[in-house]
Amino acid sequence: MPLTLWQHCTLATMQPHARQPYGLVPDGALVVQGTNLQWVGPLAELPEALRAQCHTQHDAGGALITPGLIDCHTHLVYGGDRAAEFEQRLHGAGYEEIARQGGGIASTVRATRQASMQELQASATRRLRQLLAEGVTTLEIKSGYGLALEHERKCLQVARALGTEHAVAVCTSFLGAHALPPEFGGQSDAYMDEVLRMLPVLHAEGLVDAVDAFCERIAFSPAQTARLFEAARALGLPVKLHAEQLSDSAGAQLAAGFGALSCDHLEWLSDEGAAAMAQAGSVAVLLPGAFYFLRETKLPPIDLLRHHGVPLAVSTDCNPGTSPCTSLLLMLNMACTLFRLTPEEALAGVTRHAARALGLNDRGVLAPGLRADFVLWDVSHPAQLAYALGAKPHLQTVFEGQLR
Ligand code: DI6
Ligand code: FE
Repeated sequence: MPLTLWQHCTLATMQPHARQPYGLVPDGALVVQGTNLQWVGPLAELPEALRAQCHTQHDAGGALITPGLIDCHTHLVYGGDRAAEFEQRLHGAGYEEIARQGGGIASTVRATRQASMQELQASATRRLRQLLAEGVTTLEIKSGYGLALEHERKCLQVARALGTEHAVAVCTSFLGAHALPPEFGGQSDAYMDEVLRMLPVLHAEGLVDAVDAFCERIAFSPAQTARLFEAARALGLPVKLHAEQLSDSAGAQLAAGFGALSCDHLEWLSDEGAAAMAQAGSVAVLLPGAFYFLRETKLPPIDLLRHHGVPLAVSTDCNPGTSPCTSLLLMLNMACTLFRLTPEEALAGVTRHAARALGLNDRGVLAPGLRADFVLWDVSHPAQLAYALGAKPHLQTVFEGQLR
């Protein structure tokens, strides 16, 4: 198989335990074979025999090269938008008042149910293109605005179609337990029965890579979440959880008990929760966009997570209600300014640790044998990716070895 050389670049390999911060390699080189990296290191150390086999050579023009970015928590597929609700709130209406008038999440469920697959795909494609323009090569997409079998199916099918029609890898999560649909009139146990009926059907159709839930006093209880996770375990599916976003429900401990890939949000996480996550190897997915958009004041306990050695990921949480965001670079900045992550932690959060939050060990760092998903940036140091607001440093993306 032909080899391709990329040279005249600085590498931020993001390899763990590297001697340099960011795994930085000045004057580096990458050798790509097919869809994977064959060699990564300083150009001066590239074996001559290998260089001779490189039929194609790219001059990166002094660019910084990082692993392809990974957005590990999105609700990309939904109908309508909530700009009118945003406006209402700025005219003084409360969130609950809007919800009582049938707005809020219920309005997105209505719009999603009314939308055809084609319409959903068209609107999600617009958002996807914005993520891709900033170097995203893998993203997770949740269902959760259909809340009935045919509509959850429709959303997951759109997510799968996005992954086949664009040069990006898509992981799906079934989030049927996102909210209680109006037709269940407060009967959340009965709706959870319905979610448990949907899961094996959608799984059998190849639409589900992981199972997620919103465990919160306004959504599903830990006991209801546990029923769902038992069902996921029986199907051999990994779980993840929207946990401790608005209150401490001990969701993190529950999810960790099921070996969760990640617990997400975590503003109200307790010491016990962080310890349980560390024990289980669950990743903490931080969502600064939702924190910002809801004007939250309770910060996720970053020092506690660091103390327990829990890996930190960062994501957009792209959704119409609490984080209408399609910029992972902006999330890098907010993770630093709002949550006080270092730029290096933030970049690891959208590469190495985001891969782990999706259970993927073949990407997220630049290393031989891993996927050749990487991004060329017009910056001289990786801290600039988190530092600048509204800059457009993206030059090119390579996905599975090919320029996108
Ligand atoms: N947490 C959130 O912030 C979003 N979902 C969730 O579980 C809110 C979704 C919405 O308001 O549309
Ligand atoms: Fe979310």
